[in-house]
Amino acid sequence: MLNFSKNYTTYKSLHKGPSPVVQSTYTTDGRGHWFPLTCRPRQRTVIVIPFRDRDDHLKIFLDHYVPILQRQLLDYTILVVEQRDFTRRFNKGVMFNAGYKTALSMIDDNQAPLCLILHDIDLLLENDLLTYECSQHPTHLSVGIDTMQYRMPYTLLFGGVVAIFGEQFNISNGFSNLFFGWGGEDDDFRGRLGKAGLSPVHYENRSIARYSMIIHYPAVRNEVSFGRIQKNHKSDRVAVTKEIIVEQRNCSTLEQKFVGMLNFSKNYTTYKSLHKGPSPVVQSTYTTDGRGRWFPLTCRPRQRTIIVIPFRDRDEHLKIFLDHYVPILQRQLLDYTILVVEQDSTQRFNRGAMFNVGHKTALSMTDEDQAPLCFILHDIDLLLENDRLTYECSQHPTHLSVGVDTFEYRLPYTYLFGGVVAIFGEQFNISNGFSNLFFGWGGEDDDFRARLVEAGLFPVQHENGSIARYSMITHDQVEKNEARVDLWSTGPERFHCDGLNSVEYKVDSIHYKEHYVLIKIDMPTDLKTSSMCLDCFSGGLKTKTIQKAVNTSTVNNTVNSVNNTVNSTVNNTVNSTVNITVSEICKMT
Ligand code: UD2
Ligand code: MN
Repeated sequence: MLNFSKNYTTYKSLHKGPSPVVQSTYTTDGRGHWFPLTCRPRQRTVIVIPFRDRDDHLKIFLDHYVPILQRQLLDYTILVVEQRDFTRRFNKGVMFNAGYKTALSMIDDNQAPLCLILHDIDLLLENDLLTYECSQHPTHLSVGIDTMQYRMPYTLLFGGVVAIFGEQFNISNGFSNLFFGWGGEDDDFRGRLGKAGLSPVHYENRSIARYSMIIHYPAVRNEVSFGRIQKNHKSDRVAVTKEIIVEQRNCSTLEQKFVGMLNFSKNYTTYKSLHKGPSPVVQSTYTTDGRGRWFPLTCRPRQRTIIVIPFRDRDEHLKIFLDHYVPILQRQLLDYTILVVEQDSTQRFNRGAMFNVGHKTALSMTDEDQAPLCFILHDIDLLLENDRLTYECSQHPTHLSVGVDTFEYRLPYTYLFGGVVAIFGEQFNISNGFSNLFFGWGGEDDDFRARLVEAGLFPVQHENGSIARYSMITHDQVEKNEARVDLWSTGPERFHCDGLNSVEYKVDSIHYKEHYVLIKIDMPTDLKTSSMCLDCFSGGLKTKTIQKAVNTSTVNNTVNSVNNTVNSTVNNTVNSTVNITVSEICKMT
């Protein structure tokens, strides 16, 4: 909560001193573009202010917002668009359209997506926890305004301050140019967003979405605005740069452009598309939030898909994976994030623990979104053969990799549940996730399936055998887990104490790559004192089983060195993904 008064005489700081820099670690490019030097913002914020004859307001605005924007560690530009022509009434919509076009022309090919904040000059934010960044849906920020007793005069109000990605502004064809004088252009704009399938929302945290309005005389009203809103939103298109018309709000199978059977080879040298060209965007109607989340702009996905990949020493597989799946996921019109969870090398590989970490990380990255989280638990080496298998969850946890080429597309045993599984976040939570005690190859998948049964979640196999087919990239097997049979026999005793609720790990770093998020994990060095084991010891479980599990966790060095040589031969492949580590990514403190 900020302590300030709306009286502009108290806002002189920026106009007195010579230096407008609030933070010493900020810089400008001399063209109004400000950015922090110590970290890399995820979006490029351009605040567009339609302007005429409000000089005092502008001073107050700058004094008020510059320190806020810099505390929020944003990459920002304040773009004041002045209608110089006094012969006509003020046209806010045209100023926004001009602002968007200008912003585009000023921007180089930056990977950070353009986030527009469409801003009345007289609204002063009361709480700097409201960051000027965009999220999935165009968002109305000025939900509470002091002069309106912090209540919205009508439900669909969309005027004041709005955050919207540049691409979304483009798709909606911006504002109408026909609203001269006060009123109506905001409602018309909201109507366009709805029509374009962009689902405008109000900022949901009402305790921080609050503003004070500087007192001013009302502008001359637009007498025709009411009639205008009723008319066809498509009649005037001047700002259009690209015409995308969406009929449905929700992404539907009609819009998904399946190829069906895919034609590809498992040889990774043929998978270079994403790592060659400069543009990683496969569909022009897709965008990223700069944090590894990708979503379509033309419709609203019903679920939020998080693909979790346990990972270690499989760099070339990862490249193949991305090349293979990014186009598929975008054709399937999913709202998706690829989360690669990498285990450090102190112990044998623990696939289950990595899934638990992935689940926790995904939850921490998710805002209160309406769409349910759908987890795709994914081996890195399995390539989908038919893109009609959509990466969405259904009622029961579902085993997707029913047919794998190396198994002649037949299940080696009925209850196999390894490979690729789709499960809602809530179901994963209910089952207490995976066991953390399976080190090395094998067993964790069967144990997981048993937990689902125990939790009453009815695991099923994907029933369409003709599309649930995968090719597995050829690889060596890691060391077998000798304790797996003993662990199975203790399954039901362990479920409550060994899993999501007992996983112990340290996040070494998070890298926001362009197409995926890489999270590097350190496992506890002394397993015996870790909650992963202790919780079950104190639960009265057979000490011998746990002891055996701990004993199997040790890495056999020869295996590791073999993997290292394999890696060094492919390391020089060109990789165009952006590499931003978490210490570089801007985080508000
Ligand atoms: C089978 C299962 C797999 C898992 C495993 C037993 C199928 C199709 N697959 O896979 O789901 O249950 O048996 O643990 O049923 N990984 C690394 N680095 C390593 C080791 C593993 O990244 O050093 C990851 C990677 O995502 C890999 C996955 O763990 O795809 C499974 O390991 P795998 O592919 O070596 O085992 P595989 O094919 O026998
Ligand atoms: Mn495999």
